[in-house]
Amino acid sequence: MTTTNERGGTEARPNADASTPAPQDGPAAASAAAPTGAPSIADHAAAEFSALHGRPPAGVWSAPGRVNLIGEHTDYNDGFVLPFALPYRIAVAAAPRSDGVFAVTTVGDDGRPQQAEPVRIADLSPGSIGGWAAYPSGVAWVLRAEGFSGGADLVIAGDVPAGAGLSSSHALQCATALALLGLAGVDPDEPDAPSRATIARWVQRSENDFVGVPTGLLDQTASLSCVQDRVLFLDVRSGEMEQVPFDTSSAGLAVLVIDTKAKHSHNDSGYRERRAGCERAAALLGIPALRDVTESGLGDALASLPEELRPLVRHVVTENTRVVRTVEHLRVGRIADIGDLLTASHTSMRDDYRISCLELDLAVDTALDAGALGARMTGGGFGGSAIALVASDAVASIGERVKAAFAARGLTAPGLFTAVPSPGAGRDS
Ligand code: GAF
Repeated sequence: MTTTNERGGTEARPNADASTPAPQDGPAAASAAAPTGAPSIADHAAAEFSALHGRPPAGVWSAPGRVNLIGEHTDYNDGFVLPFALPYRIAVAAAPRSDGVFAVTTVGDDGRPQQAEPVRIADLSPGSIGGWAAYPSGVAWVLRAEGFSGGADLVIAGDVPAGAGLSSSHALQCATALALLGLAGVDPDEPDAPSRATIARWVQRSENDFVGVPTGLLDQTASLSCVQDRVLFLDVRSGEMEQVPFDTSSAGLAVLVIDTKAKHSHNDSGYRERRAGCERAAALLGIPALRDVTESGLGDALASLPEELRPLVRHVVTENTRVVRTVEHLRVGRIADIGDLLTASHTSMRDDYRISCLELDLAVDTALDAGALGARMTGGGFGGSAIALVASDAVASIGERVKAAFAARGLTAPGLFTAVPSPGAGRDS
């Protein structure tokens, strides 16, 4: 079974049930001790590989899902984003094949391996593969064009909640990219190798052109370039990155992630429509991207646009400003002061960009009522997850209030966990 995600793509982990991940001091603590993240996921992938192929893999690579602290739907408008890597990862155990065939198997949460039809890398073309296998196959396709065309056996395992708007499919793509490059002897951290930023662009191309989903650069860059204890301030236009300290626990705070379990799987046109609207607005304004509308020029820009495009533009321009203000606070360690910016971001997405839903609004409103300093949906929208900035000693009570609010409305119980910035993608063994 495959599910359609909030961007209209298909989820990468077909058997995953997006069950509530381990709470705050489980995987987060584990990843703090390991340079490339949760070793158990990598070990799991390696063990499954050996069981399936009767030989050990040549290596295991893994990549994390992400939370975007703020800066939503700004990436494809050449703007600013501020993600951090989650302590949940997708691992790819891999070995080369000499026959040019790409054979990929995923292990679902039920422990059952599901093998995609093996395919010759030379035969890959957009539209040739559907469902979850399109994601790793698209990466193989784009790497072939970049001169890396060796065949491979891949076995995938992971614990990023699927369908939760936490970027499980990008984690899979990034881990696949590092695995295939690793088999070709390429380490992105070596001088003269393709950089992580370059690999993120390749992964984006695979998603846009092979899978057929017009996403921006946020998620791939987060998975590949985030580092532990930092949020990543990315200027998508220039590619400039700043790793900004984000030590919530020293500030007595925590980021509570609320997976609403709302997948809104039939809303497959929302993301495309928003993106197309932004591009139309930029064309009408005669600028390369909405990034070029300044706060002071916003009034004039809005006045010159058709009414239906104005809220989109207002969201993008004000959201870019909110990202910059958030970074200014974080640079001087004022984490508590970003709460209002997070909440304003949600309001903008609910009322202007119109990508929220009942469950996301309920999660945000309940968390705020229960004492959160700020809260917002994170990711593409139309379901998925919200985040709340909360006092460490209020995590449990706020979580309980959110669960009670969902139960009172007869909604599926949300998944709750706290997350700290965790390591980006890398080689595990
Ligand atoms: C999804 C997309 F994949 C990202 O590129 C980004 O646009 C995000 O939605 C919204 O900020 O995660």
